Amino acid sequence: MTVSTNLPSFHTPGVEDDRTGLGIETLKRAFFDNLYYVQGKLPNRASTVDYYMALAYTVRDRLLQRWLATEDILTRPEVRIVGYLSAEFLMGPHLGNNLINLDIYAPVKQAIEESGLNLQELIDIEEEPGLGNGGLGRLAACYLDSLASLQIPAIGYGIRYEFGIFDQEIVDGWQVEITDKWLKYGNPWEVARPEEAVEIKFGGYTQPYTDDQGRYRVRWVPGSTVMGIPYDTPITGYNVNTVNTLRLWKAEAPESFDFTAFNQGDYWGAVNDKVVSETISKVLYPNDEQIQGKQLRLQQQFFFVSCSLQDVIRRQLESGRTLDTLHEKFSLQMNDTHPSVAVAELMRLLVDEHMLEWDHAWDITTRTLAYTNHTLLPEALEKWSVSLFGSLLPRHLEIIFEINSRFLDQVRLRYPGDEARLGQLSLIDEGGDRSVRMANLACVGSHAINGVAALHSELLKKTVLHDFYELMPEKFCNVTNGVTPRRWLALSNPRLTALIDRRIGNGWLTHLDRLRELESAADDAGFRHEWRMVKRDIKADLADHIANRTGISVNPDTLFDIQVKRIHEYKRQHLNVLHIVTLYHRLKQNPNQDMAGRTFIFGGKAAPGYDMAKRIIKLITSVGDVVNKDPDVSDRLRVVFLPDYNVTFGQRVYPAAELSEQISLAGLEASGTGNMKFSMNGALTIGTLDGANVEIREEVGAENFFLFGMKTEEVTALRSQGYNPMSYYHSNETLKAVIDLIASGHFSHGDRELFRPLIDNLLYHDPYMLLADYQSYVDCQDQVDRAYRDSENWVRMSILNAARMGKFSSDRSIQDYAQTIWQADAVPIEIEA
Ligand code: GL2
Repeated sequence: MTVSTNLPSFHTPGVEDDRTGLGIETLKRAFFDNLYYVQGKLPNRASTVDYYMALAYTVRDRLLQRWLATEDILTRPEVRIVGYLSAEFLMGPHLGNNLINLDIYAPVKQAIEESGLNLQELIDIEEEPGLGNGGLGRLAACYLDSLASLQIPAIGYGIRYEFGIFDQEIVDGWQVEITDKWLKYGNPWEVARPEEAVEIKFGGYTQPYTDDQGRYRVRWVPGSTVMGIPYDTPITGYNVNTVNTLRLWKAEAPESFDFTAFNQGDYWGAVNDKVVSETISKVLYPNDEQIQGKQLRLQQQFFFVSCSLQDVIRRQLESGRTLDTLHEKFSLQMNDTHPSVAVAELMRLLVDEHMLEWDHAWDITTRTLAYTNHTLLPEALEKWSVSLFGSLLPRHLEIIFEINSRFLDQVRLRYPGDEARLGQLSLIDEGGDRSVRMANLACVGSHAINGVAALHSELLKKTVLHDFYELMPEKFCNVTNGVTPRRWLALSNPRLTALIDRRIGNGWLTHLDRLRELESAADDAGFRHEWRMVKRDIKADLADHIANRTGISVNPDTLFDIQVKRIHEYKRQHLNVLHIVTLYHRLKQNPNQDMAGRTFIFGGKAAPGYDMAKRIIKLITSVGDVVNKDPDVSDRLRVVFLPDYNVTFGQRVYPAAELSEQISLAGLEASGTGNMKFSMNGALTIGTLDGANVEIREEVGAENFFLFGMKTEEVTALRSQGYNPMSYYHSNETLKAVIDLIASGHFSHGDRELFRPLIDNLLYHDPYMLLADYQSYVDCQDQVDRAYRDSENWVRMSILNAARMGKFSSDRSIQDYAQTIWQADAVPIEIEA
């Protein structure tokens, strides 16, 4: 289906109009007009931020026609819409990405340069909207890019946090958190739509009543209300007319000023409601895969879910449909359990507010919703105490009990007398303080349940969701994650992109499988030389950046070995450190040791309350302080912790990597997506058989991947037979020496207490089995060293890695979702000039 927009002609500006034209002179005029009329500045008084803002408006003007056209087609009853519900969208900066997707990078660069400015400087000054913690939020952003690029009508629904993920500084080797004020200069990409605000209720009580037809009904009498104000951001597709919307909700008080209180002289009380209401969208919880169980978090979840579902229902009715066919127009994907209260809220809206019968409403709800699970970590499985849930959402708790009672009746029919199974499947955990299990609610209320990599989806069926799998196997499927090559190649790595273009032509950014055409180039010495030169240049740039940021000088001719991701024990950054200390120990023992020089680069944030993770950062910086200054080793070893890892930083670091560290304990990293960004940019991976590593290795070939460590089954077996880390310590001389060196205070100015919590944890518990995987890791790293010294073959492997990454384009992931879960089609949009 292709649709043309039939906006009245006075809505369609002429092409050479200052708001849409792409001629160099037009762009320059438009840019200075926006500086003057929107930003309110004269060029001689304008700061870089002012120029950035003027350029952002100039670009925004140029996508508005497509954005409005896309909005317009959503109202057609036959157009199916995907709603992506996510508590996090880690978008990264918009300007550069929009220039690429709109294919206007070159003319804009020329216009800006002819105006005496530097485009890259303007791109770099954008404060990135860090409205997510890590992989899960960034995945949502990649998926929005692919949905638009594949011309699938979609809306991302989330929260407009006033403060996103904190900025990280390193002070005396420790992480310090700084408030993220991403909105401080305003946000040129968003448009507020207060006219589409919705009301959200909390607390209070419920009241049964009988309606005019004599039916039993329940009414919710809330204790308080807040308003949800939508802020829309355009999501451009690559080289298409589709511009979808990211709709983020901001919480506001219904009355911003209480005159009764004010008139009674209560100045504080007069604004208090406003303050309390606005807290809901104030700040992103900075925990990744760890629940805090705070009431405010549940309020946030319900807030954005209720706003979004009300929005969906409004759109359904405005398109001329009734709610009976909601599932035909909308497919709503729940990104993890964070939005899973949607199951209860959609039921409430349909039954209590729109008066549908329960069974009918249930059918619509389950056909509309689908659930993606992103983790097997027990500490990330959301549960809410029944008492907290009931005080905040009394009607929803009743609805959940009703869903549960009907659900358990079915289970009883299927498994008579199996009380244990009933207890596992129940939406309520009856043990101790009773709680609502959000994953169970999501499973029961969805028609599809997917994991995010083949291994993860299999493990879900075997472990955390095993009972659900046995009961409803038809709901389960896998959709392996992917990342957008527009941001992670074209924007991040223009030099490699240009080299690939020269070899295989363009078009591959939307058909990433076409990178296979590079395979033959791996055998071409000339091409290998060019590939190596590109990598060398990018490494030199990163080296400059490192020197500016940290004062540490690194040699671009050493192997760049990089681990960037959230700091978490299961991701095992400290295993990487054990390897570094092993090399250090070796070089101290034998200064003539033959090895390629290595630069170890780390980046990542630790949850502010996660002591062990913060200590791992301190360990990395402390080892770096000693190693980098030790003349015996510092020509061959450098250790850098680059502060404030975020999307912008990722764009700089992935292209420069030669070795990608993906070293989680097998079975714990659901997928990983950094692993894909590295490989796409020609890094080789050292990794365990975990998450998407398994599939990456399948694609690039075992001979082009450095595998180490236990497999999932071995981990399980070792655990069940009784894991004793101490036995590895005692039986491995080097490992013992390495651990003793850290414990002795060698890296902490003689302080033996600083790293004791880390060391004791490894020796006495080691829940992530570093000691068991240590030797295998070190052996594999030695293999990496030998391979790197055969530099022609290394470059060959690097090219083959990039060439075989087609599967990991998020376009493929979205096509999988569209076909197997959403039944959503492309709707190409034609725009009449
Ligand atoms: C995560 C997983 O840990 C990660 O492996 C996966 O790639 C992403 C996206 O699917 O989801 N789960 C999770 O809670 N966070 C992740 O990054 N925060």
